[in-house]
Amino acid sequence: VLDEVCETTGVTLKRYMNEVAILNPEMTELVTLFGAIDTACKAISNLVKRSQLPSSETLGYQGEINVQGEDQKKLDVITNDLLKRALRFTGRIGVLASEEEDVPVDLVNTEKEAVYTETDKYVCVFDPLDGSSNVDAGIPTGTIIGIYEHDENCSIDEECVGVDCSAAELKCLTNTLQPGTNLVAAAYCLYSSSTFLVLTLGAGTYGFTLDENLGEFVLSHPDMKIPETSSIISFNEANTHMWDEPLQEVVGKWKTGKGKSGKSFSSRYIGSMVGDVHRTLLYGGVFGYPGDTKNPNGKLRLLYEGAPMSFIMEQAGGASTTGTQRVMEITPEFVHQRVPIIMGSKNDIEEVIEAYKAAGK
Ligand code: P6P
Repeated sequence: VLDEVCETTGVTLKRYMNEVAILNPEMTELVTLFGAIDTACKAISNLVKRSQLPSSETLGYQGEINVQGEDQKKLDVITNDLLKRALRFTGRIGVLASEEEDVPVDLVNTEKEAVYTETDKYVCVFDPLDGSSNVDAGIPTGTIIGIYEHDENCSIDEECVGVDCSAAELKCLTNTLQPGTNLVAAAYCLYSSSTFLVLTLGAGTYGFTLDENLGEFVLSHPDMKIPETSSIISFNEANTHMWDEPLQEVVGKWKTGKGKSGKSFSSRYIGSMVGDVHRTLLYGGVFGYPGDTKNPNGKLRLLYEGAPMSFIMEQAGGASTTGTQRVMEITPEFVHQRVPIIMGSKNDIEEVIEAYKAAGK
């Protein structure tokens, strides 16, 4: 037991990534990327915690509408710039896409950025502060990040976007728009009662907790595995009447103990994806934002929310579906494409998939 305790006690994120790189030399450059993510998440955690102080410069709205048509909060802009800068200075990113950016940002061919780019090996997609509208109420928020490899022959002339990109340039955009199965890494940072950083490099899901005395993320949840069955549903149930019938049927059965597991489910919904997914990973459950008659593709975005979170969930032994398709297998057609998502405990997700199949969907 002592060896086990010694082996995982005090393993910081930096040490974990260095050990990964020693065992997997091809992942060496990811160490640099996660060094930047480590620092950025600590800085964002600090900004979120201090955001409600009267002296805070980050209170309120930016007075802009983002590409999502949402009122941009000052924190949205500040955290987006912070993460963009942290990633740019690694010199390892070719292109990045963000919820807060209208189009992908090409760091290689944009003059002022090129200075910092040693290689454009990676593409980074992120939502800098998901659930930011909750921050004023002290409700958990999070950062979601996905990392792909970049096609060396790609460059984007931004002026063409939305006008007349060449096939090669569209390929580049497509190159940014890759299916979740191409992800080499994914991570989220949850700003809550603790600050957690949960990541996968494709070999399991590992959770770290920020030790504020140390100023380091420390390994706290090695090789996370979500319970295969559960008794927690996590949806915005105000939309139930608009869902697909198969989902209405399954959730209705779970509520009355008539589902496959015979368990009666309770409901937990924060309205902040990172918080809801983190609880689901730890306690088991089914989290979802399904399509409905008002929004057939639901609300969550595929590229920088659905795919990275599905990668993390699958690597923890869970599953993630639209009801009819594995979320990670969907290739985005455009950066801000939305996708229906139902993810969580494997056996419960199977029950949803079977209901859709039985309905001929
Ligand atoms: P609703 C937050 O705005 C968010 O994008 C996700 O974090 C969250 O899961 C969802 O929207 C909540 O949406 O419609 O239930 O408020």
